[in-house]
Amino acid sequence: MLIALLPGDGIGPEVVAEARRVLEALDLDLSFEEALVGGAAYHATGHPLPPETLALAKRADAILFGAVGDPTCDTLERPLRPEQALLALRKELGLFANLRPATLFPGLEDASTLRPEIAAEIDMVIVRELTGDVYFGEKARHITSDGRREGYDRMSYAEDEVRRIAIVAFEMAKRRERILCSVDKANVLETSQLWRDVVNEVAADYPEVTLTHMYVDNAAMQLVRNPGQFDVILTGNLFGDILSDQASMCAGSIGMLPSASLRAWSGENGMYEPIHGSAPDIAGQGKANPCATILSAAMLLRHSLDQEAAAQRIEAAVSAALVAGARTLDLGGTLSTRAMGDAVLAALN
Ligand code: GGG
Repeated sequence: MLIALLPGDGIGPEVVAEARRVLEALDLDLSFEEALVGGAAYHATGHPLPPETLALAKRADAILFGAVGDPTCDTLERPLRPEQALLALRKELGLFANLRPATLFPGLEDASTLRPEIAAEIDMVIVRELTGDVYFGEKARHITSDGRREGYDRMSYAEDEVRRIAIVAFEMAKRRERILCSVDKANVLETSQLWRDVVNEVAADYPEVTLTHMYVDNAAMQLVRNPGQFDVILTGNLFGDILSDQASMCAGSIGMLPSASLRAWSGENGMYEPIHGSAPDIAGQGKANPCATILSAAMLLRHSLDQEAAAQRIEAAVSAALVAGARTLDLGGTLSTRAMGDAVLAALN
């Protein structure tokens, strides 16, 4: 099985290196090919998603992605900005379903921003739509006829886009606690009213799942007030991006949340990445927490390679390392990225 490694920018190469070490330790029949993406690719080739990187991503059985984002590219226009590589990969590969599990690992209650008894209840999956919404709508910046600078991003969803992500969320809920909360802003947005209508239609096929709807502002509040009420959250691209960062702090650190980007319920050609970005302020210093990327590698094994036992082995090793006290800086500890990888590897063996 071929795994494409796209480490990207900032801390991406450091955390992907640790996840690779963990995958290699499993004694599975895996091969790895690496390619440039993001700012690193822009500086080397003039484009953040060079054709050879896209070709590798399409050819591989699964992709392990690090992070993109490079302040030296901040003045560039689309499509040259590093982040555009990530959006283009998702679109090109049709990866519309983003699964973002947020779980409090044992012993991390002290790292959570929530009171320990509330933090302990965190065990949810955010199902984020990934190839629509304002991220992909018509966008522009221009000077209006009366001389003002104006920018816009068009938010739109078509019913088939909502239906297919809703099906993924209901399937996920069916396999978990059968509780699904769909998050929108239907009191203000037309897209959200369509979203709500379509989610209600899909719900008819899943009578065993309890569906509720929540406005995104209330969901943000409920995530810190009473996160235990959530099992599966279904939401759009923008709201999902924001809510999952928020959920990560409730679970101890953004360095703990993995993700899977899939074409559908099956994991064919899936892409796996930590939800965090490139963190240029700590890049190259060995300060990053590799757990989110290591846990993304576990999701890769589960969803794309049908290796459930190996996935659980990695998750158990991360958990055991944390229980034994292994902590990077973001979790209040002193371990370097490599030392945290070592701790997970030690727990694996
Ligand atoms: N590993 C995630 C990452 O690199 N994030 C940077 C970014 O551009 N994120 C936008 C998004 O996830 O939609």
